[in-house]
Amino acid sequence: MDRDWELFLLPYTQTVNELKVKLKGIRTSYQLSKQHGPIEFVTGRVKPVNSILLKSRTRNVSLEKLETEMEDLAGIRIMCPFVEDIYDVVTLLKNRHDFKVVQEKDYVTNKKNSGYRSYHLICEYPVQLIDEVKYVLVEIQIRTLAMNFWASIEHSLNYKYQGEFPHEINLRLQKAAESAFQLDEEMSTIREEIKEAQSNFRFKDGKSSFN
Ligand code: 0O2
Repeated sequence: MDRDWELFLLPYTQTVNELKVKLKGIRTSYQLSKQHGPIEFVTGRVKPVNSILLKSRTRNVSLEKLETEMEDLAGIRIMCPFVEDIYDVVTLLKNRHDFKVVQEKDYVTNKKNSGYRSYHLICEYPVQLIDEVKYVLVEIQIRTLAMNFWASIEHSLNYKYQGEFPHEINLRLQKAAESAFQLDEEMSTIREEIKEAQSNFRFKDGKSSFN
């Protein structure tokens, strides 16, 4: 099938850009109101064409049905300081009026066999094009910094080993996933103290840190 990929992916690019602006806006609003914010940082990407083609082959998704069957052509990631913040972000996103959550997958409570943890929302986002509104699917992944650390490393190793991890590495990755989760649990127990320290650090003398 001869497809103009740049044109096909344009609504997805616009969706990712718009959502990044909106979600970063939430983060800034929390900072300015000097409240603990549940969002540490936000990233986004449009799935690269080679990954789309690979996934469509491995999942048996016909290229004609990409728009409805490949939910992560547009992808947003929200990193949270604490596990509790993930659920606050989920509630916040479900209450918004500018898009609709159509599916959710809680891999935080129900981790995947690989050890992967994250909360996924599949949303339907109305994107205004020249003369029409197009409803595109976007996958929003919400995770802690520790979950993100693990997932990033595992993802690059996965790329290297093409999904066929040696047994030893598989075991180590599962162990590392548990350690990351224990770290999250440990941090949650001292959440209140950390929240207080962070707000002093960020707003001391009205100066911002790296954020
Ligand atoms: P990429 O390169 O990140 O785009 P399903 O049919 O619902 O079971 P599906 O459609 O793969 O399966 O959805 P799922 O399982 O919710 O995963 C979607 C995305 O979550 C993946 O996209 C990854 O980004 C992330 N993810 C899921 N499982 C893992 C995992 O074990 N390790 C890591 N690092 N990430 C994971 P893609 O297209 O696989 O990859």
